[in-house]
Amino acid sequence: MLIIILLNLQLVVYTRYTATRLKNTVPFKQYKVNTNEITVQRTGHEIKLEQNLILEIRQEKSDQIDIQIYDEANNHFRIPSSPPFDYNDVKDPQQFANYDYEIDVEQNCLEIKVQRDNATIFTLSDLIFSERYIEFTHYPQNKQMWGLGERNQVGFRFREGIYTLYARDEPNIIEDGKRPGKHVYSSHPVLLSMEESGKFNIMFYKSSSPMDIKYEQDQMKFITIGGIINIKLFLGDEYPRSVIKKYHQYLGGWMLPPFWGFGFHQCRWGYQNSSVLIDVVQQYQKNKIPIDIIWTDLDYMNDRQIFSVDKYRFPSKDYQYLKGLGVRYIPLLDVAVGVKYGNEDEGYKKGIEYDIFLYSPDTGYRFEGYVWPGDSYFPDFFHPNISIYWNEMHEHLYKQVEFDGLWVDMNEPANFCQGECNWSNKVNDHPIRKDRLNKEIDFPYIPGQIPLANKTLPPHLLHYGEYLHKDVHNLYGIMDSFYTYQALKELGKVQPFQITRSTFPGTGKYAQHWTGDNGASWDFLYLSLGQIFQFQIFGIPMVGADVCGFMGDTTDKLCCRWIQLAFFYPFFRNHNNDLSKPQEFYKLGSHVIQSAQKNIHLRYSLLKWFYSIFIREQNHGSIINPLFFIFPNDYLTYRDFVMDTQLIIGEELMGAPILNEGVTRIAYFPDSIWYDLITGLEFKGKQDHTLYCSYNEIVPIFIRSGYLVIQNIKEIIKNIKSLDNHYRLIAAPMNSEAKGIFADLDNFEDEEKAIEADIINLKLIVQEKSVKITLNQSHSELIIDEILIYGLECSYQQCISGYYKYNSIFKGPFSLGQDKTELELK
Ligand SMILES: *[C@@H]1O[C@H](CO)[C@@H](O)[C@H](O)[C@H]1NC(C)=O
Ligand SMILES: *[C@@H]1O[C@H](CO)[C@@H](O)[C@H](O)[C@H]1NC(C)=O
Ligand SMILES: *[C@@H]1O[C@H](CO)[C@@H](O)[C@H](O)[C@H]1NC(C)=O
Ligand SMILES: *[C@@H]1O[C@H](CO)[C@@H](O)[C@H](O)[C@H]1NC(C)=O
Ligand SMILES: *[C@@H]1O[C@H](CO)[C@@H](O)[C@H](O)[C@H]1NC(C)=O
Ligand SMILES: CC(=O)N[C@H]1CO[C@H](CO)[C@@H](O)[C@@H]1O
Repeated sequence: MLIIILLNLQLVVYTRYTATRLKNTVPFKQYKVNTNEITVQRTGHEIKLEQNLILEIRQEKSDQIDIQIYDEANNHFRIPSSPPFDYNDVKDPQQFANYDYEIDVEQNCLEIKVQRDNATIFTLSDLIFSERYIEFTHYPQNKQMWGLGERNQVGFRFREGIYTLYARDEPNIIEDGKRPGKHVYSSHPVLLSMEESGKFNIMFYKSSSPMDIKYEQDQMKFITIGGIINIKLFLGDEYPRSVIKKYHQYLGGWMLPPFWGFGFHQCRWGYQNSSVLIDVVQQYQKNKIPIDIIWTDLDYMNDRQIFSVDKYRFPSKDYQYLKGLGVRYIPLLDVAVGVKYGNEDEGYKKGIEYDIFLYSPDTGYRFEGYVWPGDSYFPDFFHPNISIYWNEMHEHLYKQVEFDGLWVDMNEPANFCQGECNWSNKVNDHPIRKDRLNKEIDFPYIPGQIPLANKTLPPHLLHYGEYLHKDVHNLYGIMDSFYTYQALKELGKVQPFQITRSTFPGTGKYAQHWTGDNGASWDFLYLSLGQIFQFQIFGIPMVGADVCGFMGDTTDKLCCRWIQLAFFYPFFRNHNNDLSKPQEFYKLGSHVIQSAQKNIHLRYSLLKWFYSIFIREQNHGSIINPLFFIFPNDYLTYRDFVMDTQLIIGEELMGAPILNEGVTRIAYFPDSIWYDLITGLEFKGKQDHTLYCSYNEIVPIFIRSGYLVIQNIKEIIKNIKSLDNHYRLIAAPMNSEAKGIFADLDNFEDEEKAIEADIINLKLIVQEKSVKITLNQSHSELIIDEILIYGLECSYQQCISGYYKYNSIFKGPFSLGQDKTELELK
């Protein structure tokens, strides 16, 4: 009954499972899967196998498959189907006329293969299935794969190595694919693959249990220590963005963040009172660097207790003053509630009253960890009272300070102890919960080779619903964001803005993300772009890394380059540690000040166009793209230095930031003609060019021919409120035409309107004796002061020569008003 395979001269013994068909229709197949083996050996442990399994294959759509393997008794953990996990699974699929794929089930020795274009694109073989250990192997077609994060890895591509998905608070750590695990805050068991045919697919392993992915010698082994196997496959075409869209549709899409969230954010740990906040904002304004949001870390709280404000150091009159300076405010909010003030603290008192804190599996008293406020209790986001508690506590905080958004942190959840710190029963308000006692679990295998309780809760702790912590650990962050989103809605926020640390598939519906506590190093600068790309796949397109670095002292050169890269981060925040030297841009010398002035000014001038790109995607799909997302057939875009360091916003603008200490770089220009967005200088496509960019300059940015963008033309931009309705249209026609878009919004800060906004299509056509601009629908206030056309010689009556001689400028103002959708320039 054993199959013995020789592999690298090592004997590997696989269990043999056989499948017996129960149902076999085209959209739904079901098998009984059995083995006669009793145990299997893994890492020195004897693993007791589940003998009776069920395999189900749902052909959900012509391009979407769901494969499940679960224990016949159906006792293993499954991700609930209630929000935020109300993904678009198809329970009873209908038959389609055609399917893009074939599914082959080898019954004799269970193996599942999904094929298309005559090649196997997904394999599930070498199964081991037990209560605390599930393993299978997938054989990728090639090495073109991306995803499976969150990872702080240098390079976007998924590489050979061992990776762990178990949310963890670990600052300033770089993934090397080796043990012990270097896993960080989020878990996304999602892999984008390019098939031999050139088409792309996405595999989503819908599991929240601790997971290892071992990718070596062309095999990819998935190991979890709980749950079931549920694989979702999404099949796309030659454009990776279309399969990404399908995956996002499955998740339920992502939310459109508010316009102001795209402004510049300043934060730091160590802003000890509100006078400092005022000073920081004023310094930015004095130095002519646009700023929209000021943040506080732990400092604003009363003794680091969540839902409290120290009114002496942070009096409300100062918040009024900040508002008067034109900035918004975002405070930090962790999850754990300190116990030391007892009932004097509202968060503690209400938490006890609603009984929403987790209980220790070892003592039956409330579970006590240690976080910023000291000894702390942790909310159970599966508790039926959590919604009312969370809403009331947010209201309580809002009464103390009218924040504009929230920074939702430490929600892995982070704990400074390994499991329970003090097996304490010293606080006498705990009723003993005998039903919460639970034996320690012995695991045959530990993903990451770091104890599961390391810096978090113990794996055997029980949540409401009898969920073991290890199975729902990876869901803690998304549950936190989900309830925080509801609480912000209750407070009247139309587009709730929260930046969260721990994420899971679906988080993008409720929150945005920053990549956590990075280091002020060139490696972290470089790898951050790959992270922005990863989160485009994961469905949280609004993402950013801490600009200039969080841990350690930044340098002026690093910070200059980081500002240039952050020009392209959807979420742009300068933040650092209380122990590091200050890094507000104005404190770092003239180069940093100039880099910030120029790049942030340019970012603001393009912000409405950038926001329009988010609106165009209609809550699905990627925004910041690696070059191969847009030019997938061009193999030169797959070179690492191109894939990792260049990007395209939407389809129209390409960025090529310098991510090291040099002042030049080689950049690849895909097939098209490209123009420097600022000067109009032409770059021919399908070749590498050397670019020069000094530290204090605007990041290299280019417009693709065939497209146009719309830019605010204000000389001085203080914040987003100073963006008016006067624009420059920059066009790069190809075959005499350039197309572009703009949101149909008069006021981008009107949140009700923004979530319903329509897109205006603009077209610029170069005719024999004139240039024509048309809109497909009217816009009440689009005043175009200047039209700049790159690559078009100035031979019209109203034309003046541009920066380079082959550019035309038409000086307006031209009003494309309420009923005017056409403009002709001679
Ligand atoms: C698959 O194989 C069949 C039979 O050999 C062939 O007719 C067909 O063109 C192939 N399809 C693709 C997409 O390669
Ligand atoms: C605020 O904090 C700063 C820096 O710690 C300190 O210099 C200043 O005196 C404080 N201001 C007030 C009003 O407390
Ligand atoms: C919810 O809170 C109420 C009010 O304090 C309490 O009586 C009830 O026991 C709580 N529910 C649960 C399931 O703990
Ligand atoms: C977590 O694990 C690391 C590495 O094994 C260890 O150095 C650290 O002390 C552990 N942390 C806690 C809180 O146990
Ligand atoms: C204009 O084009 C956009 C984008 O294609 C579309 O959403 C919108 O409905 C169009 N407007 C009209 C009036 O057709
Ligand atoms: C009350 C008490 O003993 N608290 C301790 C719990 O554990 C943390 C971390 O080890 C200590 O710092 C606390 O003093």
